[in-house]
Amino acid sequence: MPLVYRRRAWEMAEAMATPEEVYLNRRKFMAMLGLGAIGVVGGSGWGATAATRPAWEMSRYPAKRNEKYKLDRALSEEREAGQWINYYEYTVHKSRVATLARKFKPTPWAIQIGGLVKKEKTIDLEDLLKRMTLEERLYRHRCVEAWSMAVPWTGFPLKDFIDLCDPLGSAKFVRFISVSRPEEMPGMREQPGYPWPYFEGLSMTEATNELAMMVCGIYGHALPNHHGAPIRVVVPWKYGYKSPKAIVRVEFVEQQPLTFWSQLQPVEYPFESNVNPNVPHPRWSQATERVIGTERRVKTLMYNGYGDYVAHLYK
Ligand SMILES: Nc1nc2c(c(=O)[nH]1)N[C@H]1C(S)=C(S)[C@@H](COP(=O)(O)O)O[C@H]1N2
Ligand SMILES: [Mo]
Repeated sequence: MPLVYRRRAWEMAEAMATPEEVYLNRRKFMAMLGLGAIGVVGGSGWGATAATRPAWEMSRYPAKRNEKYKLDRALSEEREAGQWINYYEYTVHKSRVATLARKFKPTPWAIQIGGLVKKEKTIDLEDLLKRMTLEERLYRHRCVEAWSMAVPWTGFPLKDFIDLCDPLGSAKFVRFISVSRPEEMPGMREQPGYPWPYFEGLSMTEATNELAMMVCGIYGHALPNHHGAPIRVVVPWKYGYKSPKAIVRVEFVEQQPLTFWSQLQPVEYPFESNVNPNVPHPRWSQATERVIGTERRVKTLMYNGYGDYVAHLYK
């Protein structure tokens, strides 16, 4: 699919640029032409992390569910969530990510902590998870492309991680940098004009809100590679791209930082990017969303339904 791969840096990849229906129709069209091979993970592949993960990590699951965070809809099936994935380091084709990511080794892993902190340090994932109490939360997830899912994440409040980082009072924003392994991640090579590695950011008030999580598990087990193993961020009131995967570095800064997508298209993917049904994307409506695994469209909720927790941040 050379049209997709040979894009200029400032153009969005196909799936980000196109309303989902068009993308789906294109897939059907490609399939008709015999070009649209769709990657399938065989057998129990969707959640099978056991073979690749150390015992100390496996022993943390399942974690106790925190019943405070309730859903207004059914959970998505793990299989559906696992074959509808944005992870551009691998590919722009959602159904192929899981297969391409299968060989990725998330162990050992460490996170560098830098910028405006008392002391820069590198924390080993094992040490980090041993210090944290893991819990499960059921959250809605709304992608900017107007689809959504509802999944059980396992992790801990991002605030607890930030406390551990010990940022200076001058830190007003936090940046997250994703892993970079171009030799294993074909999407990075296919989109050489993109500003890799993937990076995101939040204000400190957003990052310390109780909803923001560091996530290391899903569906009661460690994160499979395609969902961002071994550790990612989840910010449920913002569009999905504000939830970066496979974090290797966290940095505290004074000024609002650039982000991967806003560097490419600032008007379409601004820093704040709260879910808002009343503000259309420049190229499509955000009023409704398709619930993955179904044909159902539901109304998109302001702040993705989390206004009670976050609306005050934006007054
Ligand atoms: N590193 C990285 N993180 C990323 C992305 C990505 O391409 N690379 N895509 C984002 C987008 S657009 C979405 S919708 C979610 C999708 O992944 P999930 O289904 O595992 O939440 O991951 C986000 N985090
Ligand atoms: Mo997304």
